[in-house]
Amino acid sequence: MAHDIIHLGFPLWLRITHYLNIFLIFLLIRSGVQILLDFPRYFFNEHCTPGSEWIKFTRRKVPTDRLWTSTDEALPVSPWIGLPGGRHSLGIGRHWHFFAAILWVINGGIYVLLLLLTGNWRRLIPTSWAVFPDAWHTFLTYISFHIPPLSAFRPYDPLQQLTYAAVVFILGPLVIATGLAMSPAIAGRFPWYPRLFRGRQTARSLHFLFLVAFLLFVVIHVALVIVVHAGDNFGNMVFGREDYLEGLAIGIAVFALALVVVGHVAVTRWSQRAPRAVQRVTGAVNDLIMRLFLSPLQSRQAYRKSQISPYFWVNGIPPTVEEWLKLAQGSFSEYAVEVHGLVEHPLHLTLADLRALSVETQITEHCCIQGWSGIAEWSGVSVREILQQCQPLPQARYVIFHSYQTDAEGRPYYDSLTIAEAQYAQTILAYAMNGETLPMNHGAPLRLRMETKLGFKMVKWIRSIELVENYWAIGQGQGGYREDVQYYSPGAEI
Ligand SMILES: Nc1nc2c(c(=O)[nH]1)N[C@H]1C(S)=C(S)[C@@H](COP(=O)(O)O)O[C@H]1N2
Ligand SMILES: [Mo]
Repeated sequence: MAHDIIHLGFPLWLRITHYLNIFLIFLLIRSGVQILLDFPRYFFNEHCTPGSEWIKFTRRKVPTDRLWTSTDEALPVSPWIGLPGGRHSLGIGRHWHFFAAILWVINGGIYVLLLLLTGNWRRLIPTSWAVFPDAWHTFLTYISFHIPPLSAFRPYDPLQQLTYAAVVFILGPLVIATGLAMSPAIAGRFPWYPRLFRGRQTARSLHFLFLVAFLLFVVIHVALVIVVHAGDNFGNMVFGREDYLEGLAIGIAVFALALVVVGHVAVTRWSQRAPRAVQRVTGAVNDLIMRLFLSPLQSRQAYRKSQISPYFWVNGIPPTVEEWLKLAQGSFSEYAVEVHGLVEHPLHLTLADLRALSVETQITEHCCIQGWSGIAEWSGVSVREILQQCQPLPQARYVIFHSYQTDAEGRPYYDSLTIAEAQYAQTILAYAMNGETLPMNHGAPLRLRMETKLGFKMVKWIRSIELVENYWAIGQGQGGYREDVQYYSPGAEI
C-alpha cells in the first residue's frame, strides 16, 4: 500500500493545478486584504455597533459631534499588499476577488476531481487513526529542529498529510462557505444560511480568520519545502519525480515563481491604469455567474423587532442642492417624486399620495459593500405598485432612481434595477425607518430598499424615477453612480 502511494508520483495535472493555485491564492489574498481594510472593524455579533468589535485595525473613534460615514473608515493599502492598492478601491479589489474565486473554484474542482479519480486522494485523506499520533511525533521532530528521515515521507510525512487534507477539504470549503454567507442575495433568499455561522458579521470575521490561516499555511509550507529535503520537493513539483535533475528543477521553479510575481505586478498596474477595462473584463465573467445564480433570488427576510440593530451606519452625505434644502425646510410638504421616461402615464407623487397607497413593512438586513450590516424596519410603498400605475412601455428594461444628492464634483447619485428586480415583493420606496419618519441621513424623505442587493443600490433622497431601455447614456454609463466612479458591479448580489 505504502509502496503504491509513493508510486502514484506527481502527475502533470497535479503540478499544473498546484502552480495555478499559487497565482490565484495570492490574487485572492491581496484583493481580500483590500476589501477587508475598507471597513477595518470585525464583529462576532450581528450588529456593527462601534465599540463591540473583537478586533479592529483602526484607532479611530467614531465621532458623535459630526456626520461620520462608512466611507470615512476606509484605510489606505499599499499596492505591494493589497490589490489594486490605494484607499477605498474595493470596487476593483472585489472584481479581482470574485474573478479569482471563480477560477480558483474551477482549478480546485479539477484538482479534487482528479485526486478522487486517480487514487491520489489516499495520500491526503488518512485511512488510519495512527496518523494522529504519528503526526504528533513528526511535530515534535520539527519543533526540536530536526528533520524526519526520507523514509518518513510517503510521499508526505503524517503531519503534512493531515495539514494538506485539512487545507484542501476543510479550510478551502469553509472559506468559500463563509464568503457566500456575506452575499445579500443568498442571505436575503435563505436567511437561515448565514445563521449557520451565527450571522453575516461572524461569517465575515471567520472569513478573515481563514485568510490568516491560509497565510500561516503558505509561510510554513514554503519554509518547510525549502528546508526539508528541498531537492526532492522541487523535483516532485517540477518534473513529478524526486531526485531528478535537482538543479534544473530549482531553476525552473524560481523562474515559474518569478512569472507569478510579474503576473501580479502586471495585474496591479493594469488595475491602476485602466480600472474601467478591468471592470469590464473581469465584470463580464463575474456578472455572468451572478446573473445566473444570484440575481433570480428574491428576498424572504422577516427579522423580528427584537433583532433590530441599535446602531445603523450611514453612507453618503445628505444633499446640498438648494431644491432639496428648501424641501427639507418645509418638512417635505412640497416634495413629490416624478416617474417618467418610457411610461404610459408619467406620475407626480407627493408624500401624501404615497402614504395613501398600501403600506409595506419589512424588517431586513442591510449589507454594505464595505462589509458592515445592520437590521432595520422599513415602511413604504412597493415599487411594483408604482409600476402598475405608470405602465412601463414594452421597450423599458431598467428603472433608474435619481437622487438629489451630488458629489463634490457635482455628479448626481443614481442607480438602477431591472424591471423584474423592481417588482420583487421586498423592493419598496421607504418613507419610514424603525417606525419613524425616514431620518435625514438615511435618505429623507424617500429611499429605495431592495433586499437582495448591496447597500449602494438603495438610492437615498430620491428625486425621480425614470424608465429606460438601457443606462448607457446616464452618468458614465455603468448603471449607477458607484458603478461609474468606484467601479462597483451593477449586479451587487455579493
Ligand atoms: N444618494 C445616495 N444614496 C446612497 C448612498 C449615497 O452616497 N448617496 N450610499 C449608498 C450606500 S453605499 C449605502 S451602504 C446605503 C447606506 O444607507 P444608510 O446611510 O441609510 O445606512 O445608502 C446607499 N444610498
Ligand atoms: Mo455601501
